[in-house]
Amino acid sequence: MTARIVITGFEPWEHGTENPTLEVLDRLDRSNEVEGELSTVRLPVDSSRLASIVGDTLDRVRPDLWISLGLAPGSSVIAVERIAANVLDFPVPDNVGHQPGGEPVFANGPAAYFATLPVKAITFGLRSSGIPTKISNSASTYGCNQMMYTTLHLIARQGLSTRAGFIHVPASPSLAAQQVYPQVEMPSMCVDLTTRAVQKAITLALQTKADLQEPAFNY
Ligand code: PCA
Repeated sequence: MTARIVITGFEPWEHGTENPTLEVLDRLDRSNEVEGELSTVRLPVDSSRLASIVGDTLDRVRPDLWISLGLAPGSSVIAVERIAANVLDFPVPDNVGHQPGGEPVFANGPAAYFATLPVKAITFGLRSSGIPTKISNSASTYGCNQMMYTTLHLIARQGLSTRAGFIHVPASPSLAAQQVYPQVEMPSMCVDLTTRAVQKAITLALQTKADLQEPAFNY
């Protein structure tokens, strides 16, 4: 049976002009390399809208696999997120001015969820194909963590078998080239490589039933 796959990306935020995750979605849509039925979703950086978009997408697609993408400015590697925390503590407002200061994502939700993706198989698989990748143990307390927590919570609450998680990606070279003091040396990864990483992550997630038990190589 063909796997149903959802990949999401975010619009720019905090005066950013680009978010490479949208470019990755465009490239995935244009290529035929994803082995499955692909649905891409472009998300607003609006804290109040994420839950309804995730809920509607789960109802509409009933996906087998869900990978959300976000930009982590300053990161130089692909970061496969392990944990989503039940906290909204925004260092900058979202795009419509919400700036929660420590409230939960869902009032009665557990403190955290682990990604249900095979995070080690994805991380080791990407590294062995030459793509710098790490496991990240915090998806921050901003919109991306909210997105990851919301997705895992709604999947758990509805008893779905969808496997889900989050991948943070570095800035694109064109975004890095727009930076001014003091961030002018922002690390970047070309969008071709970022897209290849996401394609490989999808394949590894579909192929891997039980995750690897290799010890970590980073904290
Ligand atoms: N990155 C932000 C939100 C949107 C995005 O692409 C984050 O890391 O929370």
